[in-house]
Amino acid sequence: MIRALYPGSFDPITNGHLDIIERASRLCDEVFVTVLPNTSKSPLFTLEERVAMIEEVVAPFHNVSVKMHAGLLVDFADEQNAQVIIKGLRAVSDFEYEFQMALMNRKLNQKVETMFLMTQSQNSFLSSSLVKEVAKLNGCIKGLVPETVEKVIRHKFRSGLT
Ligand code: COD
Repeated sequence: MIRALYPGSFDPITNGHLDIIERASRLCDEVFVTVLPNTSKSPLFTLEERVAMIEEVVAPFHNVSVKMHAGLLVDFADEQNAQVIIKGLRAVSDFEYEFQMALMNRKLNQKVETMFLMTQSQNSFLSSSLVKEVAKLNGCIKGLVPETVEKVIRHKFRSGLT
């Protein structure tokens, strides 16, 4: 039985993240999408808002659920009896950061393996930060995020809650 964590800040979830979740759900028995604060980023959405958006879009996957954690990822993996951390890779720039995190996580906890899934080419330019920038400047984000997420982003910027 393979239980995997797919961690991220997901501010907000994009179609790139969703593709990784779908593919991980085919490889693993259980996938816990784990929403964590990234201390080097200032989020647009609260952790609770991010969890709610993800819960809605992963509802069709029977073996995927959403969790929230505020401490070390590897401690959460132990707590949840997860053996694998799934990460997505877009480009060489992702690789350096992800490689560093994978080695640190290995140093902190030898029981957990990090597995990387390559993005699909149509998602290789996609990031939560660019989606927010385009939406803030009133550009089109159709096809970049799930429709329900698009509505939440539009509402956030229209209502001036940023
Ligand atoms: N296609 C494929 N994969 C993608 C795409 C895309 N278009 N966009 C993003 N991804 C991947 C990312 O590479 C990443 O693997 C994952 O999806 C999540 O991305 P983000 O941007 O939402 O999340 P990050 O990078 O901000 O998340 C960082 C963490 C929150 C995972 C990290 O800071 C962490 O583990 N924090 C917990 C505290 C901890 O344990 N710190 C020590 C770390 S060594």
